[in-house]
Amino acid sequence: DDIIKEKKKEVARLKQDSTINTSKRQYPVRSFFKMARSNNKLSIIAEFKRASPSKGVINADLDPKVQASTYEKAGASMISVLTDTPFFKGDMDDLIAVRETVNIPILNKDFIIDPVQIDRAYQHGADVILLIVRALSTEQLASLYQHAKRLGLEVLVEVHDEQELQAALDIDATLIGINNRNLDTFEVDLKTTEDLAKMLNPEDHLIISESGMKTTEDVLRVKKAGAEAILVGETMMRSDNLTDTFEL
Ligand code: IGP
Repeated sequence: DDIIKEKKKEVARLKQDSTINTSKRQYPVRSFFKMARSNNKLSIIAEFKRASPSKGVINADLDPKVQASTYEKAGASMISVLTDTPFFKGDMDDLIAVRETVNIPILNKDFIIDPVQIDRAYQHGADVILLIVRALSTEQLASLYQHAKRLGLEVLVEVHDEQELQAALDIDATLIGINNRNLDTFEVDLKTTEDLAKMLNPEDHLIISESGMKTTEDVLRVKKAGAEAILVGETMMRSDNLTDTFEL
């Protein structure tokens, strides 16, 4: 993958970066899991996403502080911040800006392949990190998961098919992200959530349906399938009235 190639270069740079130090975190770690379980509604994870490989530029010049506070006021339970630069035009400064602005948990969205990226996320105030099963070997997935847990972070484990879901279950993941978008073809199908949610026991797992939701109908469909939370990027980045984006 092109993305993994870029990430390997980034990791090599980060490993030389002596400013990365987990003892420098200034913020408490917030639990998305507790937050989502304590409200009896569908939780919304709103994403700050300037651009993407499938959509090109979405809204590149939005101010992360302004957007984050809008998300928080609109009732989001967590904010996802894309920190990848080559493909998504984000960076760690976006996450830092969001952390300075809101009190809800923050998910660091990136392609994590090395513990140094988790240390950086932790240092700058992220509460949850993303691990994409498809991008990792079994051993990497298990060791990165443990690394994040040791720091006290929660881990959103992203899957797209049955085999990947099994890998997430094998490491005892609690937060399961079902990505409706196929990362190879960029095709979106909400049926992915319907198919995979069936295999999970909602008492043991918190299901987060990710990607491709545009309408209230879409949201109600994944909710019915068993999603307790949704992760929405593009629709939120383009919406000019976030409170009314979805009528739930
Ligand atoms: C958001 P959308 O279609 O609402 O903009 O999707 C989010 O799910 C998507 O950005 C995403 C993603 C990822 C991005 C899901 N998994 C992994 C980067 C890496």
